[in-house]
Amino acid sequence: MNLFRKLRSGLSKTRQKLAGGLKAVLTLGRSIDENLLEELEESLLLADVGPATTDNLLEAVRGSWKAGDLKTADDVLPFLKREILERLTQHDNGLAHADTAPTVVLVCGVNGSGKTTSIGKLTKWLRKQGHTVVLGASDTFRAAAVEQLTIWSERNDVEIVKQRTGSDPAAVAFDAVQAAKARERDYVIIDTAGRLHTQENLMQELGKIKRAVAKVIPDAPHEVLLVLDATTGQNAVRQAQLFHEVAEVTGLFVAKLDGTAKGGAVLGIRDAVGVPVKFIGVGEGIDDVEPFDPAAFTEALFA
Ligand SMILES: Nc1nc2c(ncn2[C@@H]2O[C@H](COP(=O)(O)OP(=O)(O)OP(=O)(O)O)[C@@H](O)[C@H]2O)c(=O)[nH]1
Ligand SMILES: [Mg+2]
Repeated sequence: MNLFRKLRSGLSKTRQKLAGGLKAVLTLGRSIDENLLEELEESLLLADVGPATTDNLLEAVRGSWKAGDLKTADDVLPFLKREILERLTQHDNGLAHADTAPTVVLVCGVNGSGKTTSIGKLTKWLRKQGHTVVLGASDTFRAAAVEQLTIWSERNDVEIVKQRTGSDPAAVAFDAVQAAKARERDYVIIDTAGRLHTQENLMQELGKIKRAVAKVIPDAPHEVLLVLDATTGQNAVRQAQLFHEVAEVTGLFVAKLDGTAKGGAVLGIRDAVGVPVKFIGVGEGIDDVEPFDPAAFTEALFA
C-alpha cells in the first residue's frame, strides 16, 4: 500500500467522525448563521478536537463570515481544511539528527501507550533510510519487556543491548550508547518502562537515564520521544502536557491512530503541548509508521 492510502485507511474512523460530522452540518446551499456555527462547534468537539482549537477554528469561521468571505455552508469546509492545515504546519517535525553519530533517542510514555511497538517501526523506518541502529532495553521492569524488544531487534536485524529483568535501566542505556558510539552506529533508541507523570520515583529514574547517556555523549539524548495512545483522545493531550512538564519532551509519536475515531485530538496537540508531532502510528505492523506530514494528514482527514 502506498503511504497516502495507508494514512487514509488508518484515519478512516476519525475521518468518518470529523469530516462526516462537518459535512452533516454543512449541507449544500445552507446559509451561515449562529445555529450553523453552534452545530459546527458541537461536531468539532464530538470529534475530539478539543475546546481551545475548536474555539479558535470557530472564531476564524465567524470572522471570515462577517467579513463576507464565506457566503454559504459550501464555502466553510474548504476554509476549515485550509485553517486546519495552517495550524498543523510546523517546521520542526523531523527526527533529531546529531552532528556526530550516534543520535540518541529516548522513548517514554505511560504504560501500554505503544512505546516498544513504535520503536520497532521507527527502527524499520530508519533502516529504510539507510541508517544503522542499536536498541537499548531500558525497560528492565516488566518481565517480558526485554524479550519483546529483542523480537523487534531480530525482525529489523539490528543489535540490542540488554541485561536481565530488574537491572538498572540507566546502566543499560549507558552501555547501549557506549556500544553505538564504539561501533559507529547512526542511531541508538532506548526503550523505557511505562510510567505516569505522577510517579515521582519513576520520573526521577527517567532523569537518571538521561544523565547516564549524557556521560557518554554530553548533548544526548538528542530526542525525547513521548509515545501517546491516540485512542484516549483529549486525555492524550492532557497527559502530554503533564509529561512534558517533568520530562522535557522534544517530540510526540502518536500511536494507534488507526483504531480510533478520536484522531481529531491531533489537530490541537502542537499548540496545547508546545511539542511537535514527529511520527504517527497507523497499525500494529512493522511498516505502519509515517513521519508526520501536515498536508497529507489534512488531506487524508477530508479525502
Ligand atoms: N492498532 C494499533 N495498535 C498499536 C499501535 N502501536 C502499538 N499498538 C499496540 O498497542 C499494544 C501496546 O503496545 P506496546 O508497544 O507493548 O506498548 P508499550 O508502551 O511498550 O507498553 P509497556 O511497555 O507495557 O508500557 C500492543 O498490542 C501493540 O500492538 C498502532 O499504531 N496501532
Ligand atoms: Mg514496552
